[in-house]
Parts: sequence; C-alpha cells; structure tokens
Amino acid sequence: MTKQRLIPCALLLLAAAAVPCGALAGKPAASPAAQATAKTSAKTTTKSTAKPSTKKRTAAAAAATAAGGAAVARTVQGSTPYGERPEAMQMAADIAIRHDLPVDWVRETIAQARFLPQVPRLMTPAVQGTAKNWGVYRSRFVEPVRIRAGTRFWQANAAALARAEKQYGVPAEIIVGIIGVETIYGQQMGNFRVMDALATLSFDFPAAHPRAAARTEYFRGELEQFLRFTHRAGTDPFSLRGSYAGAMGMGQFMPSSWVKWAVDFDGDDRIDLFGSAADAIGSVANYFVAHGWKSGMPTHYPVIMQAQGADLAALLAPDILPQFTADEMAARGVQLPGDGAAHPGPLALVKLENGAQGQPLYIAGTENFYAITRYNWSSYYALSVIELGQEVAAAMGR
Ligand SMILES: [Ca+2]
Repeated sequence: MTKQRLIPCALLLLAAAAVPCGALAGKPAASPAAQATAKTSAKTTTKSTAKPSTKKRTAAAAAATAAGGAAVARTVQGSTPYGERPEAMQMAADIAIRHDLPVDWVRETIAQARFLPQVPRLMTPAVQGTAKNWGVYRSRFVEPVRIRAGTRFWQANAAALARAEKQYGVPAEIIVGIIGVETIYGQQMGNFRVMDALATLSFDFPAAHPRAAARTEYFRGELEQFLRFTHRAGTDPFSLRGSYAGAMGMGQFMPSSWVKWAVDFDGDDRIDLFGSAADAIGSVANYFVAHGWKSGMPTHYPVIMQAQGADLAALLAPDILPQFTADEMAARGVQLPGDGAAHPGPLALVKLENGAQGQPLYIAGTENFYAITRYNWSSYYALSVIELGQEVAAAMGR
C-alpha cells in the first residue's frame, strides 16, 4: 500500500445528492481484503502463448470476450489502449444507455484510462502453502503506531463517534477499528487513480486467477457505478484516488458501497469519505446496520474445548456463518464460559490458524462478528478490527 496521501481538493465536488438506489454487490475486497482474498488460492503463472499483430490481437480480444471474458488479459493485457478495445467501448455504450449518461463522455473517459501494470500482479493469488498465522496478521494492525493514531482520531472525532453509536447502535470502538485497519485513519487511502484501477481490473483482470470471470464481472459493475456517480456529482473521475482495487476514502468504500451506504454525517450536504471524518464514521456505521449489525450484541466469546474432544468437523462446516446455539455447541464439545452460554442467537465456531506449528485460536463469533466480515470477508480481518478498537479504547481509558 502506498504511503502517499491523496489530494483532498479532488473531492470537494462530491455531492450527497449522488447517493442511493440499488447498486451491485457489497465489497468483497478493498485494501487488506483484496490481499486476503487473493491469497486463498494457488498461484499460477500467465504465459503469453503467441504475439500476433495488433489487429489480430484485437480480433482475438473480441472473440475471447464473446467466449467469456477473462481470457482477454492473456493476449492483449495493457498493449492496446482501452479506446481501441471493442469490449471496453461496447461496455461504455451499454453503461451510457443503462444510466442515461452521455455516450461520448463514457467512451472518452474509459478511453483515457491507463492500464496499470502492477494491478493485475497485485490481484494474482499468492503462493499457497504458507499456513495462515493470526499472530502475524494481528501484529500488522494491532500495533503501537496504529493505536496512537486511533486515540488521536477518537479524541478529534469523539462527538461524531458518539452520535454514530447512538444513531446506528455500532460501538465507537468498532468504527475506530475499521478506519484504523483500512487506512490508519486516513493516512493511507491509496494513490492509484480509481479510474485506472477499475479499468485495468475490468478489462485486464489476470486470467490465471481462479475466479477471473466472476472478479471481472464484479469490477465491471464497480466501474459502472463509479462512472455513474462521478458524472452525477460533477466530479472528474480522474481526480479520485484509492487502492489498487478501487476502494476510496478513510473506510475504503468501493464505488457501489459508496452509492448505497455512504452518508453525509457532518451535515454539509455532501458526502466526502476522504476529507470528512464524520462522513466516514457515519458511513461505516450505516454499512454495518445494512449488513445486519445488532445493537448491544457482543462480537464474539471465548470458548473452551472439552477434554474428551470436540466435533470440529461439524462445528467448522458452516465456516463463519453463525448456525449453532450455545447449547448445540456445548453438545458438540465446545463450551462457552460466562455470558456466552446465555447468548440468545446463533454462533459460529471460528478457527484462526497460528502458522504450521502454533495452536489455532478458537472463538465463538456472533451475528455481529459475521457483520464485520461483510466489510471484508475474513475472520482474521474481523478480529483485527475488534482488537484494534479494544486497544484504542483501552488507551483512551474506556
Ligand atoms: Ca458531509
């Protein structure tokens, strides 16, 4: 991730009016999310088989697109401007019609986007075989620099955090945890032009990725939302910067999430997730409510494995989806001491590996733990958010 700050003036034109209405999927992958997701599968390398002429490459691209999309990247990745890519220009026309946008503007904008050679590389799954390690993952996010920045952020935004807690029922420490893990409180919001990142991921997603077709479709949806909302807000799409996945602002919202869940929380009639901490705070809280956050419910409980062993196969089968009552977990050999035993809703047994040698950590995740994983689909991410928030709260004397 880049350490450069983006230019906040780029955002001044983003209007709150650019909001709601049904968009696309949530946000499976922003900053750390994108990495975590990408690392789950084996790495394969892409080898270009042939180097046909430009004309042939373009024809091949069109044919490959018709056949199913992702194969395009293999033959033409980065070598042909998007204005000369038939599938890109066809998509521009489709977007213009679907959202009543000027077709020339959409075409020109996509044509001006630049291929970012590092982006497909960043999306390529890492080598498999390295065991996941909660201790290592946690140490990246729950560390003194981030905790200190978190206390400053909390102090500077105490009123907005308290208001979000009251209005949405999402504890300040969860919001503080999210914004800290995502961007160290706005210090690392990404320095890629979002337009370039989304065009690259839409038209040159690495074909070797095991879910290339689905990811291509996802990023094309995000590109569509991005063009739509920047046009409506009168913002130059090339003025916005973000992660290599196209996530923006302090909470790293993807365009569809911005459209659906971002709110104006400082009352200036504009949504600015880059420059307004209050807008970022309200938007994160609103995102959680939309994804099932239950006010007052803990995120997780400690567990004790019964000495005679537990039916881990059954308990781990639903992964992080809460499906067992506390009694059902106990019947399968996993006890919840204290408050956990009386938890009224469904729970998930969550396993966090600690490398090949270490003992895994088990916890019982509630529906609120699951809600945090809707921000980024990883239990390691969710527990880091929770524990960073706890550490910041402790440093604040709360
Ligand atoms: Ca605002």
